[in-house]
Amino acid sequence: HHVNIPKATATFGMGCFWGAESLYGATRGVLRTTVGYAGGSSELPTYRKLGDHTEVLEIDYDPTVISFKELLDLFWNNHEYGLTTPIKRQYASLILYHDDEQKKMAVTSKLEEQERRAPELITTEVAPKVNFYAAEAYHQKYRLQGHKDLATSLNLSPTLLQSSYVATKLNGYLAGVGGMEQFKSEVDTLGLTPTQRQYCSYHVEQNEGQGLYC
Ligand code: MHO
Repeated sequence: HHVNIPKATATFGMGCFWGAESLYGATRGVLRTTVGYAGGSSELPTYRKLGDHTEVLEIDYDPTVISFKELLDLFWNNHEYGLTTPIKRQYASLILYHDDEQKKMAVTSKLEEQERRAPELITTEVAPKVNFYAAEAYHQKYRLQGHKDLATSLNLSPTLLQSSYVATKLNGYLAGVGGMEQFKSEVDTLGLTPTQRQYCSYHVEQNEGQGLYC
């Protein structure tokens, strides 16, 4: 049902991709999220054989609802990217831009962030998005899949685990992102059965603001 909605894509590495997927999933204007591997050059990475790739999140968003700048603000405010603790390549801080405008904004925001954090050096890398390899199905919408009966009732095929709008939203809300008020304001658009809706409401309320973990 998103055929006529304008769409742009952003790709970020910000540590364990489970947390990033929940963070952005519940964010207004985000249409779809997929976790995967990018930023390296080795062929066909997998979770067990990452090579020089990094865990990243690919975000499809409606730029008339949320700007790339707002996505960048969420990026800087929700992960570790300083030199104080060395970060292994798997969890590197990355902004993989999709066009010149994203590149400009990413470079500028990194400079601003570096000024704020000085004298500490930040490790974030800004590079073009070249390849993106979707991660294994069990990594997609990880927090939603933790609710086994609910996930089963949603009939999420491996393809839908990457592309479903409903799965994207629930994976965020169930992790406590967005909160009850916002959930209530959009639950009618999700097409849930009464049982699914009641189950989700309970857990959204329980988990609201619990913080992301991996
Ligand atoms: N603590 C988790 C991290 C998974 S993540 C997708 C684990 O070791 O399984 O990197």
